[in-house]
Amino acid sequence: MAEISKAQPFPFEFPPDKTAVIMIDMQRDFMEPGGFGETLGNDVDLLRAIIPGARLLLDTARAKGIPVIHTRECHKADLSDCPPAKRERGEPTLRIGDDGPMGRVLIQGEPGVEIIDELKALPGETVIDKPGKGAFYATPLGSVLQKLGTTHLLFGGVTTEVCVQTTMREANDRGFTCLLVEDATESYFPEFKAVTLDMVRAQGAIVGWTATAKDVADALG
Ligand code: C5J
Repeated sequence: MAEISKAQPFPFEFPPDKTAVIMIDMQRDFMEPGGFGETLGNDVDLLRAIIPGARLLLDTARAKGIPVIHTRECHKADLSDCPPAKRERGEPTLRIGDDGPMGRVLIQGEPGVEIIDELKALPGETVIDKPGKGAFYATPLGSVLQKLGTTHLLFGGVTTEVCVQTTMREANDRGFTCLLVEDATESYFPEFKAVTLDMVRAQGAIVGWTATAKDVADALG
C-alpha cells in the first residue's frame, strides 16, 4: 500500500498495482481559444494553469506503471448521441456539431476533440470518447477498469464541477475509491472548483479525497 499522508480530509491509502489515473477531457475544445468552452463565454486561459500539475500526475503514473485512461467529450457526426436537451442548452456562439475554427464542435475525429499536445496520450494508453458528462455513461470505461483489476482511481481534468465531478460520483457509486488531484483539475469558475473540492471530501470523504500532484508523486517515491 502507498499512502498520501497530506490528502484531505485524512490520509489516503491506495494499492499502486490496482490504481489507474483518469484524465478527463483535456481536449482543445475546452482548453484553447476558438473551442466550445470559449463559445460558451468562458476564459480558457484559466484552465491552462493546471497543465503542469496534470503533466506531473501523468509522468508519475507512467513512471510507476500505473495505467492512464484519457477521456474526450464528443459525439457522433450525425449527432444521434447528442440529445436536444444538451445541444440546445445555453447561448453559445457555436452549438455542438456546428462548424468552428477547430472543425465541427465536439464531434468525434475533429481537431477540437484532440487532447492538447502537452498531455497527449502515449501509445498503448486508453482513450475513451464519451457523449455525456460522466465517463461511465455509454462508454466501455467500466469494463476497461474491470479488466485491469482497478479498485482505486486518481482523477484530473476539466471541468472540475461538470465532467470531473460527475465521473467521480459515478465511480464512487460503482465501488471505486477515488482521489481528485487538486492542481490537475480546473473550472472556468474558480469558486466552483473550490466548492467541488469541499463537497468531494466533506462528511468523511463522502465522494473521495483530494491531494496535490506532488503529494501523489511523493507517495509513490
Ligand atoms: C463541459 C466538461 N463543461 N468536460 N464539459 O461541458 O466538463
